[in-house]
Amino acid sequence: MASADTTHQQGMAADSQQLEAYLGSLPGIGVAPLWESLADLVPVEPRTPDVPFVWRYAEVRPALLRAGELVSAEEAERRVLMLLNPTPSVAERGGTTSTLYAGIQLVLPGEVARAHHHVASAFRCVIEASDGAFTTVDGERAMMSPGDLVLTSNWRWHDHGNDSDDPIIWLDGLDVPLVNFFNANFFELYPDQRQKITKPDNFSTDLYIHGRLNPLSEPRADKHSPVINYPWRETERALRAAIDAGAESPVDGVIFEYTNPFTGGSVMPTLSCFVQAMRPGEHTQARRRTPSAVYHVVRGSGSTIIDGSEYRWEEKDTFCVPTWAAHEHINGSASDEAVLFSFTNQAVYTSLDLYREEVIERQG
Ligand code: GTQ
Repeated sequence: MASADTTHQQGMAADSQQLEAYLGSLPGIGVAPLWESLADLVPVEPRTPDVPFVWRYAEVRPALLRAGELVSAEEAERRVLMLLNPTPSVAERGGTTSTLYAGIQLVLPGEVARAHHHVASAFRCVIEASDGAFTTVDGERAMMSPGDLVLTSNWRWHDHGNDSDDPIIWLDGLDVPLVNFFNANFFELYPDQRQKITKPDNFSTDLYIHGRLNPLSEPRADKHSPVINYPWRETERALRAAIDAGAESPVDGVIFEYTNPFTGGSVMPTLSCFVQAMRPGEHTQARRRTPSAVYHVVRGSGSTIIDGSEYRWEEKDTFCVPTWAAHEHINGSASDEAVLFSFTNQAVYTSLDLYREEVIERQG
């Protein structure tokens, strides 16, 4: 028996030496054994390097205004502080999450952020503005007020201007990490600082805002919404109407998706934008879903419990929720409503059949 055992052990040693030599030879021919990586490549549940984080407006705003003193809009091209995920591999790619980019942009009175376009799609959710600040998109000036959602879709020329006496500050949302993952980004400057204005101010807002009437003068736009500015005054009206009517979704309470009037689908193929209102003291259901999300606090204060930890937020803060993280929102005020704007790549996940969502038990 003893001798058989020894033989067996020698056999094992010989086998493991052979296996080691074999594995060592593989990189040289450009291959690797799947059996050592299978559980990483095909995880039981989605994994993500992203971690939750709250970017505090009380900290970001002064830093952004300081950038206004140190760096001109001309030097910067776009004067933006990127909201980077704490995970270095995500931050290196400009990621707020693995697939979403967010930043806070400042345009000072009299400045021009010159006209350019890129394949990456963007939107602006206005945080601070006075009359006279605008973004021009494909010949249309969209005047910007707090709470407005302004789209600058794939390859649309856009420049930003500020003819008011106050700084304008907004949240930028872009699909940059996703577009760059596909190695599909292009960028080009417009020949002049500002593009030519060819349409009346707020043309697309005035044309489409009625929602159930699409102008037959305009080409049908299936992929990107033709609306440049979704003004806050209309958003607020819709939220109010839904609150008064008691129209609540099972998970999020009163929530709307911003849509393309031609399709009823997402405003852009890569970015889905939402706005929700939470009644005083409201505590939403808990959920997890495959797309990561970035939330911006339009109004109010409260907290979000993400995978068991509570993240507090105040008005104008921005926070992220990673892929498949359990999350539930709490309006911390007993007297005031809270309003959250959010964006995800939901339309991408849905079109690729990757969207999954689960309502789960609350943790708080
Ligand atoms: O305003 O065009 O935050 O091109 C990042 C890239 C803003 C913009 C960003 C951009 C812009």
